[in-house]
Amino acid sequence: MKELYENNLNKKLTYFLLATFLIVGCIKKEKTEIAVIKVPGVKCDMCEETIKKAIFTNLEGIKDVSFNMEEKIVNIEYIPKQTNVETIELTIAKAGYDANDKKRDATAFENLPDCCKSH
Ligand SMILES: [Cu+2]
Repeated sequence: MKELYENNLNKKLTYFLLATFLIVGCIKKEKTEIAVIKVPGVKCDMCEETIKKAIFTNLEGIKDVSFNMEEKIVNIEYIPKQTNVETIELTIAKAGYDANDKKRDATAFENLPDCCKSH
């Protein structure tokens, strides 16, 4: 009788764990895409900070933002259901930086720290 009970418990535990893994797996597998955006205006860490802040505060569905300062490129991992490349480009432009073919906002650029607009 005790054995049967333990068996049952094990079964339950197994199902529980399986279900947990399935759920976690589904959440993790949320489809994302990577936008590769040219940002020729970036010069320093402040630029990186400014752009990151603009993206994370204005957009939903952003998973990761990583800069390649040498190539002047930013890779942005996003959830396509929640945002898109054009919206991301426009957000960067609004923050004062050219983004692919989108021209930077002149006023935002003027308001950048001096080190970020020395060109
Ligand atoms: Cu800068």
